Amino acid sequence: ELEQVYLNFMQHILDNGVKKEDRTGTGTISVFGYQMRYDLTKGFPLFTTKRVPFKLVASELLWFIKGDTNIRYLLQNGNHIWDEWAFKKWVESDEYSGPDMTDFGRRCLVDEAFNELYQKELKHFCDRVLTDDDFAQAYGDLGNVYGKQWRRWTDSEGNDIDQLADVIAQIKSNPDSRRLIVNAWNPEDVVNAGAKGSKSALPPCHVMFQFYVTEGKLSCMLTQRSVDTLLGCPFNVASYALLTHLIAHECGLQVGEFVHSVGDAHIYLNHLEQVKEQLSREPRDLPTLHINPAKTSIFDIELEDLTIEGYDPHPAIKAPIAV
Ligand code: DHF
Ligand code: TMP
Repeated sequence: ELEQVYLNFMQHILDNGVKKEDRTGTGTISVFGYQMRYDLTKGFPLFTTKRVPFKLVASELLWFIKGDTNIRYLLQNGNHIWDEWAFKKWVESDEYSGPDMTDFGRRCLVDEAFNELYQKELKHFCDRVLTDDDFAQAYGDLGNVYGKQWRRWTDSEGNDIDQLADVIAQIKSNPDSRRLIVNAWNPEDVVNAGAKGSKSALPPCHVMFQFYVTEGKLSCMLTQRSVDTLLGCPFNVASYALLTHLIAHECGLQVGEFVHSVGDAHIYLNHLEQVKEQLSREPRDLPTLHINPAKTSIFDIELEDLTIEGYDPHPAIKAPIAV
């Protein structure tokens, strides 16, 4: 059972995790270093013990693939998973003059009146990013995040390196290569990330990925420095499984394994009930992914070209996200 790999991972942190404070002030239990293997020939790992919104996973991945770093595209697709990090930049800017939003991520959980104000302000922010071009350019952009690093890494001479297109070309022409890597971790951008005036809103969590081809199958290994086991992990697994399928599709290969290697693997202290609820559920059959066969290049794929069949998950599980 593929999904059991993930459930065992959650159970492992529950059993072995040590209390650890974190940047967001939420607190976690955490282990260091863990590796999971998903055999993609056995099904598409969109987990069933809670509903994982495939459209949101897919639109986020297509956003990376386009090289886009502005949340406007996500909003146009009804995807709000990156709102808080753009909003944070806006409310910490000199131009912002609305109600005080300091520490909004934590205050909205404990203060209902504040939460109402925050939801209104956030909605207003999203509307502006969608409709006001100048505003979107200034505040919808998360800076040098995945889309930038994958497609437009700036070299020391100021030229762009398209790591994603390069790695796909290498998979086609030189599949035995041991250098099939895309790296998102740029030390220069990571300095002060998230702080005012910094080059990126959040340093990359999925730091690098590597491909491997044998017997006509494409495998992918992701190295992730930090993983929010309940909220982030199911997205990350589905996202990289989808990326592997897309690249295999373009290169005329079958899919092999997705190997997920994680550093600081944590469960936030305000997720413990939800994790136990999820672990009490019985996994169901995994769905299958369909890619429009008329589209071969990964760079032409649109949301409508991707469909999931046979997905019958348990209900979603709500949990607050640490900002
Ligand atoms: N910060 C933290 N603390 N954890 C994360 O997982 C995380 N992930 C980020 C950015 N910052 C983060 C980007 N990816 C959700 C999932 C993935 C994601 C961001 C957010 C999320 O909120 N998922 C919810 C609701 C999704 C929805 O329906 O809108 C979920 O239940 O899966
Ligand atoms: P950090 O930068 O302090 O590690 O905080 C980032 C948090 O976001 C951490 O809980 C990991 C989580 N995260 C994921 O799990 N997956 C993701 O794709 C992203 C962007 C973040």
